Amino acid sequence: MISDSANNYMQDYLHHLLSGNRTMCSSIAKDYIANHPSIKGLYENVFKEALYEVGLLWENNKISVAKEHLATAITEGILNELYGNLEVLEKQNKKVILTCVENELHQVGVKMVADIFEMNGWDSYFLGTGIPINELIKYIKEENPRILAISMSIYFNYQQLVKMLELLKLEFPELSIIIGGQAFTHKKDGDFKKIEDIKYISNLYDLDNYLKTI
Ligand code: B12
Repeated sequence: MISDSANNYMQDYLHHLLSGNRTMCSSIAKDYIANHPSIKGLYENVFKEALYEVGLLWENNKISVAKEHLATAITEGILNELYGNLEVLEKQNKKVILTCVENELHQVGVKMVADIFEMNGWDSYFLGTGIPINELIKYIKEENPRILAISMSIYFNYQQLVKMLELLKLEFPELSIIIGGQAFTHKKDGDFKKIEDIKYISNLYDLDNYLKTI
């Protein structure tokens, strides 16, 4: 449940996103941090909620594809801007590689996930979208991460995910894999979340708690 205050920030942020005002969006984000010192709160309650609203407006033809692209680009830019100010706990000497299931183009959520790892002292290697599985396997061999994090927003990529996980488990039986993304909330089938041996984490608060336990 979003507080009234966070909701006001979200509405304000959304308003300026839709008018393409990056400077105002950036000030709102900094103001939020000054008043609620929580990057997770900013990401979950302001950025994510505003982009979900953008999605609904787009789906209902209330805004153009161009505005949706602009809103995403502004938010990604602000994530980059805030990165230098993330408060990082003691370095853990642990690596995570983050990527998306093949065919997936949504990368903002998993970029936030990378920041939560960084704040917990991990070294994160955010590959974004579009990495072919053979290249991913090569890179995992090079970096030897403790965790591989995979994002999926579109549920018709599910078979792709299963194939990808099978290959990865074959190559790296000991590698911990976590998955997340909206595909798992849209699909109503309960079994969808229960891919054997793979941990599903739905949001940044749960991820942060999980990272404090391992
Ligand atoms: C921006 C956007 C795009 C951009 C993405 C650009 C980019 N750089 O990422 C572009 C234009 C490419 C795009 C394309 C499409 N999109 Co789009 N898109 C969106 C939009 C508006 C915002 C996405 C976003 O950034 N959300 C905010 C982030 C922060 O939220 P999140 O991804 O859920 O992440 C959170 C959690 O899920 C979690 N999480 C995410 N990943 C992971 C991974 C791990 C390991 C963990 C632990 C947690 C975790 O952490 C985040 C914080 O809580 C959404 C609307 C929405 N509801 O999100 C639609 C939306 C996702 N898109 C949608 C659709 C339909 C499409 C297209 C099929 C449209 C089309 N006809 O071409 C294509 C598909 C392309 C593809 N193959 O992937 C639908 C999906 C509907 C569905 N049920 O599947 C949505 C919901 C819009 C809608 N309301 O209809 N899209």
